[in-house]
Amino acid sequence: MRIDAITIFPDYFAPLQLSLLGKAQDGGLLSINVHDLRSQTSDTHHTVDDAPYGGGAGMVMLADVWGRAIDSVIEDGADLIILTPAGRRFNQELAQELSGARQLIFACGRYEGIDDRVRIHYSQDEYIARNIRVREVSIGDYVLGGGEVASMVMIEAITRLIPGVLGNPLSLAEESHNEEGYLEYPNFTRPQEWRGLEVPPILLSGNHGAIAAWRTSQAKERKESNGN
Ligand code: JBQ
Repeated sequence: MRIDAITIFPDYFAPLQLSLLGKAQDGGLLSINVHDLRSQTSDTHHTVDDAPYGGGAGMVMLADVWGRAIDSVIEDGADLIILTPAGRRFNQELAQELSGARQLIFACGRYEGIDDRVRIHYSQDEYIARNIRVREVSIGDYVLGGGEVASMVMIEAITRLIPGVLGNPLSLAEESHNEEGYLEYPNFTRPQEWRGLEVPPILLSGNHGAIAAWRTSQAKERKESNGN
Protein backbone atom coordinates (compact mmCIF):
# COMPACT_ATOMS: atom_id res chain seq x y z
CA MET A 1 0.00 0.00 0.00
CA ARG A 2 1.11 3.52 -0.77
CA ILE A 3 0.04 6.29 1.62
CA ASP A 4 0.39 9.97 0.80
CA ALA A 5 -0.47 12.56 3.43
CA ILE A 6 -0.74 16.19 2.34
CA THR A 7 -0.47 18.76 5.12
CA ILE A 8 0.89 22.17 6.08
CA PHE A 9 2.51 20.44 9.12
CA PRO A 10 4.60 17.53 7.79
CA ASP A 11 6.39 17.22 11.16
CA TYR A 12 3.17 15.91 12.73
CA PHE A 13 3.75 12.64 10.89
CA ALA A 14 7.22 11.90 12.30
CA PRO A 15 5.90 9.15 14.66
CA LEU A 16 4.88 7.02 11.67
CA GLN A 17 8.53 6.08 11.16
CA LEU A 18 8.61 4.41 14.58
CA SER A 19 7.88 0.85 15.64
CA LEU A 20 5.89 -1.54 13.44
CA LEU A 21 5.13 1.02 10.77
CA GLY A 22 8.81 1.87 10.40
CA LYS A 23 9.60 -1.84 9.95
CA ALA A 24 6.79 -2.37 7.45
CA GLN A 25 8.19 0.46 5.37
CA ASP A 26 11.71 -0.99 5.51
CA GLY A 27 10.25 -4.31 4.35
CA GLY A 28 8.53 -2.72 1.34
CA LEU A 29 4.96 -3.66 2.38
CA LEU A 30 4.10 -0.06 2.85
CA SER A 31 5.35 3.37 1.87
CA ILE A 32 4.26 6.48 3.70
CA ASN A 33 4.97 9.75 1.95
CA VAL A 34 4.30 13.09 3.61
CA HIS A 35 4.01 16.20 1.46
CA ASP A 36 4.12 19.85 2.46
CA LEU A 37 1.12 21.59 0.91
CA ARG A 38 3.06 24.87 0.85
CA SER A 39 5.48 23.41 -1.69
CA GLN A 40 2.61 23.76 -4.19
CA THR A 41 2.21 27.50 -3.64
CA SER A 42 3.69 30.00 -6.12
CA ASP A 43 3.36 33.31 -4.26
CA THR A 44 6.06 34.74 -1.97
CA HIS A 45 3.89 34.31 1.13
CA HIS A 46 3.13 30.63 0.36
CA THR A 47 -0.58 31.32 0.80
CA VAL A 48 -2.79 28.25 1.35
CA ASP A 49 -6.07 29.90 2.42
CA ASP A 50 -8.43 32.83 1.90
CA ALA A 51 -11.65 34.26 3.33
CA PRO A 52 -14.85 32.36 2.60
CA TYR A 53 -17.24 33.54 -0.13
CA GLY A 54 -20.46 34.50 1.61
CA GLY A 55 -18.64 35.67 4.70
CA GLY A 56 -18.29 34.03 8.07
CA ALA A 57 -15.56 33.05 10.47
CA GLY A 58 -12.24 31.52 9.60
CA MET A 59 -10.39 30.79 6.42
CA VAL A 60 -10.89 28.25 3.65
CA MET A 61 -8.02 26.34 2.06
CA LEU A 62 -7.41 27.06 -1.62
CA ALA A 63 -8.70 24.59 -4.22
CA ASP A 64 -5.88 25.40 -6.64
CA VAL A 65 -3.10 24.59 -4.17
CA TRP A 66 -4.84 21.40 -3.10
CA GLY A 67 -5.46 20.41 -6.71
CA ARG A 68 -1.77 20.69 -7.58
CA ALA A 69 -0.75 18.75 -4.47
CA ILE A 70 -3.22 15.94 -5.14
CA ASP A 71 -2.35 15.81 -8.86
CA SER A 72 1.31 15.34 -7.92
CA VAL A 73 0.60 12.07 -6.06
CA ILE A 74 -2.66 10.55 -7.30
CA GLU A 75 -2.59 7.18 -9.06
CA ASP A 76 -5.29 5.03 -10.64
CA GLY A 77 -7.24 3.14 -7.97
CA ALA A 78 -6.56 5.69 -5.22
CA ASP A 79 -8.90 6.49 -2.34
CA LEU A 80 -8.74 10.24 -1.67
CA ILE A 81 -9.65 10.78 1.97
CA ILE A 82 -10.66 14.27 2.98
CA LEU A 83 -10.64 14.67 6.75
CA THR A 84 -13.54 16.79 7.93
CA PRO A 85 -15.85 16.83 10.96
CA ALA A 86 -18.72 16.49 8.47
CA GLY A 87 -17.38 13.19 7.13
CA ARG A 88 -18.46 9.59 7.57
CA ARG A 89 -17.50 8.33 11.01
CA PHE A 90 -14.37 6.19 10.89
CA ASN A 91 -14.75 2.74 12.41
CA GLN A 92 -13.24 -0.75 12.21
CA GLU A 93 -15.42 -1.67 9.23
CA LEU A 94 -14.11 1.28 7.23
CA ALA A 95 -10.55 0.47 8.39
CA GLN A 96 -11.01 -3.07 7.03
CA GLU A 97 -12.31 -1.78 3.72
CA LEU A 98 -9.49 0.75 3.31
CA SER A 99 -6.82 -1.81 4.26
CA GLY A 100 -7.30 -3.32 0.79
CA ALA A 101 -6.57 -0.06 -1.03
CA ARG A 102 -3.66 0.46 -3.42
CA GLN A 103 -3.16 4.08 -2.49
CA LEU A 104 -4.63 6.21 0.29
CA ILE A 105 -4.26 9.96 0.01
CA PHE A 106 -4.99 11.86 3.21
CA ALA A 107 -5.91 15.48 2.58
CA CYS A 108 -5.42 17.16 5.96
CA GLY A 109 -7.37 20.38 6.15
CA ARG A 110 -6.77 23.14 8.69
CA TYR A 111 -8.78 26.31 9.26
CA GLU A 112 -12.45 25.91 8.29
CA GLY A 113 -11.66 23.21 5.78
CA ILE A 114 -10.91 22.87 2.09
CA ASP A 115 -12.81 24.57 -0.76
CA ASP A 116 -15.53 22.02 -1.54
CA ARG A 117 -14.70 22.08 -5.24
CA VAL A 118 -11.74 19.82 -4.46
CA ARG A 119 -14.14 17.07 -3.35
CA ILE A 120 -16.41 17.76 -6.32
CA HIS A 121 -13.57 17.79 -8.85
CA TYR A 122 -12.07 14.43 -7.83
CA SER A 123 -15.56 12.86 -7.73
CA GLN A 124 -16.09 13.44 -11.46
CA ASP A 125 -16.44 10.74 -14.12
CA GLU A 126 -12.83 10.95 -15.32
CA TYR A 127 -11.68 9.92 -11.82
CA ILE A 128 -14.38 7.27 -11.45
CA ALA A 129 -13.07 5.83 -14.73
CA ARG A 130 -9.64 5.61 -13.08
CA ASN A 131 -11.14 3.83 -10.05
CA ILE A 132 -10.41 6.86 -7.90
CA ARG A 133 -12.85 7.40 -5.05
CA VAL A 134 -13.29 10.42 -2.78
CA ARG A 135 -14.38 9.92 0.82
CA GLU A 136 -14.99 12.51 3.50
CA VAL A 137 -14.14 10.98 6.87
CA SER A 138 -14.25 12.08 10.52
CA ILE A 139 -12.78 10.20 13.48
CA GLY A 140 -15.39 11.52 15.89
CA ASP A 141 -17.54 14.33 17.19
CA TYR A 142 -15.06 16.58 18.97
CA VAL A 143 -13.16 19.63 17.82
CA LEU A 144 -9.68 19.11 16.39
CA GLY A 145 -7.37 21.75 14.94
CA GLY A 146 -7.06 19.88 11.69
CA GLY A 147 -6.96 16.55 9.94
CA GLU A 148 -3.37 15.59 10.80
CA VAL A 149 -4.03 13.68 14.01
CA ALA A 150 -7.22 12.20 12.55
CA SER A 151 -5.15 10.90 9.61
CA MET A 152 -2.65 9.28 11.92
CA VAL A 153 -5.40 7.53 13.83
CA MET A 154 -6.70 6.16 10.53
CA ILE A 155 -3.24 5.18 9.29
CA GLU A 156 -2.55 3.19 12.45
CA ALA A 157 -5.91 1.42 12.37
CA ILE A 158 -5.69 0.63 8.64
CA THR A 159 -2.06 -0.40 8.24
CA ARG A 160 -2.12 -2.91 11.10
CA LEU A 161 -4.71 -4.86 9.07
CA ILE A 162 -2.34 -5.29 6.13
CA PRO A 163 -0.98 -8.86 6.15
CA GLY A 164 2.63 -8.81 7.34
CA VAL A 165 2.47 -5.39 8.99
CA LEU A 166 1.22 -6.69 12.34
CA GLY A 167 3.74 -8.86 14.18
CA ASN A 168 1.20 -11.35 15.49
CA PRO A 169 -1.48 -12.51 13.00
CA LEU A 170 -3.33 -14.50 15.70
CA SER A 171 -4.37 -11.40 17.61
CA LEU A 172 -5.82 -10.06 14.35
CA ALA A 173 -8.14 -13.07 14.05
CA GLU A 174 -9.16 -12.70 17.68
CA GLU A 175 -9.94 -9.02 17.27
CA SER A 176 -11.97 -9.62 14.12
CA HIS A 177 -14.55 -11.18 16.46
CA ASN A 178 -14.93 -7.77 18.03
CA GLU A 179 -16.33 -6.44 14.79
CA GLU A 180 -18.94 -9.20 14.85
CA GLY A 181 -20.34 -7.98 18.14
CA TYR A 182 -17.96 -9.60 20.63
CA LEU A 183 -16.69 -7.16 23.19
CA GLU A 184 -13.52 -6.55 25.12
CA TYR A 185 -13.27 -8.30 28.50
CA PRO A 186 -11.09 -7.31 31.49
CA ASN A 187 -7.60 -8.81 31.58
CA PHE A 188 -5.33 -9.92 34.42
CA THR A 189 -1.77 -11.15 34.66
CA ARG A 190 0.72 -11.90 37.45
CA PRO A 191 0.83 -11.48 40.36
CA GLN A 192 -2.31 -13.36 41.48
CA GLU A 193 -2.80 -10.78 44.25
CA TRP A 194 -1.95 -7.08 43.86
CA ARG A 195 -2.62 -4.52 46.62
CA GLY A 196 -5.16 -6.88 48.14
CA LEU A 197 -6.96 -7.49 44.84
CA GLU A 198 -7.22 -11.12 43.64
CA VAL A 199 -7.49 -12.28 40.06
CA PRO A 200 -11.04 -13.65 39.48
CA PRO A 201 -10.74 -17.33 40.48
CA ILE A 202 -12.58 -18.56 37.36
CA LEU A 203 -9.56 -17.52 35.27
CA LEU A 204 -7.44 -20.02 37.25
CA SER A 205 -10.02 -22.83 36.92
CA GLY A 206 -8.80 -24.25 33.61
CA ASN A 207 -12.46 -24.48 32.50
CA HIS A 208 -12.19 -22.83 29.10
CA GLY A 209 -15.93 -22.90 28.39
CA ALA A 210 -16.71 -21.22 31.71
CA ILE A 211 -13.93 -18.70 31.15
CA ALA A 212 -15.30 -17.77 27.71
CA ALA A 213 -18.82 -17.33 29.13
CA TRP A 214 -17.50 -15.22 32.03
CA ARG A 215 -15.53 -13.01 29.66
CA THR A 216 -18.57 -12.43 27.45
CA SER A 217 -20.71 -11.36 30.41
CA GLN A 218 -17.93 -9.17 31.84
CA ALA A 219 -17.39 -7.49 28.49
CA LYS A 220 -21.07 -6.64 28.24
CA GLU A 221 -21.13 -5.26 31.79
CA ARG A 222 -17.98 -3.24 31.17
CA LYS A 223 -19.33 -1.76 27.98
CA GLU A 224 -22.64 -0.80 29.64
CA SER A 225 -20.90 0.73 32.65
CA ASN A 226 -18.89 2.89 30.23
CA GLY A 227 -22.13 4.18 28.77
CA ASN A 228 -21.84 2.39 25.42
C1 JBQ B 1 -12.68 15.05 12.65
F1 JBQ B 1 -11.26 14.95 10.26
C2 JBQ B 1 -11.23 16.11 10.89
C3 JBQ B 1 -10.53 17.18 10.36
C4 JBQ B 1 -10.50 18.36 11.06
C5 JBQ B 1 -11.18 18.49 12.25
C6 JBQ B 1 -11.86 17.39 12.78
N1 JBQ B 1 -12.56 17.47 13.95
C7 JBQ B 1 -13.21 16.47 14.48
N2 JBQ B 1 -13.21 15.28 13.93
O1 JBQ B 1 -12.06 13.84 12.62
C8 JBQ B 1 -11.89 16.21 12.08
